[in-house]
Amino acid sequence: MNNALRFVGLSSLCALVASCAPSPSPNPVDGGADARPDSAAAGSGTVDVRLWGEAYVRNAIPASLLEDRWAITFSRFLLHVSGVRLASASAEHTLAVDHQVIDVKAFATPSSLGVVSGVAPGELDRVQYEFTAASERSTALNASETDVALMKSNRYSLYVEGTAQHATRGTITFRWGFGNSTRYSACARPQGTPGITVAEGPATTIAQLTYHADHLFLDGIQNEDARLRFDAIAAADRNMDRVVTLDELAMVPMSSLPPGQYQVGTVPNINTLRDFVTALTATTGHLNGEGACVATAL
Ligand SMILES: [Ca+2]
Repeated sequence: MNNALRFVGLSSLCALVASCAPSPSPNPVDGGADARPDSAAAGSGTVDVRLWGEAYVRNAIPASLLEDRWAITFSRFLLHVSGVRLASASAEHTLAVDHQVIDVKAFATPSSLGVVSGVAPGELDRVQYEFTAASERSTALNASETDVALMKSNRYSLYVEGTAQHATRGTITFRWGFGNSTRYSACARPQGTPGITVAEGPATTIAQLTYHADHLFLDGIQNEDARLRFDAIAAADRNMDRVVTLDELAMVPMSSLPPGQYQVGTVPNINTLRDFVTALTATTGHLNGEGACVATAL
């Protein structure tokens, strides 16, 4: 959290001056016919930082994608986002607004968290952001007062509610709040190039923080061949009320799960299905769709 606070300080300063890039040289005719093209171009870029939960949050994760043919629909999807930082070796920009509670379910399309203007066109190869536990300073981006209160009072970084439906096994509800904080850094484009390339103004460059909600149901934390499943989660409903809680997931030891499923890889301290799903929440952050980031627990 100390590091997060340090970034907030930089964030506020950069926001106030609209740019952390070097200022163009003083020029009495700046913007006129004699303005040097390179000076005129510096700082003209704008980055729109967006968030998107893909169709998985907005609509559903279809049964065809799960090995055991459950379909999963979220009814609430609240995320607390902090520390959005776009930087290079010579420049650093952060969002003016921070510590926001976002109702991801309400986003019908990738939606803006804020705009950073006055950015020098070119490479910003250091893109990072955080999903952190909400705190007293947290505010709503688009979430309701009730949603913000839920996140703040419980110190949640993520709260999801939804149902899983199966053709023969019926419907299971889940309501899960997570308090773990994760930084996603060194984010790359889907092609693997680090960060973003800021276009010259008036064009706007998009940096999309993409939440892979389907990862919450993976049966592997690190392996690329992990599959989506829900059977083991449904079976965790110990009191048979058709609602699976995190406390019930905590009663499922990893050793009781089907062989070959739910592989922890090298992640330490995964003893129960609750530990496993919590670890999956730290695999969800990406850039511009499928671009990978380095996830670090805070
Ligand atoms: Ca239950």
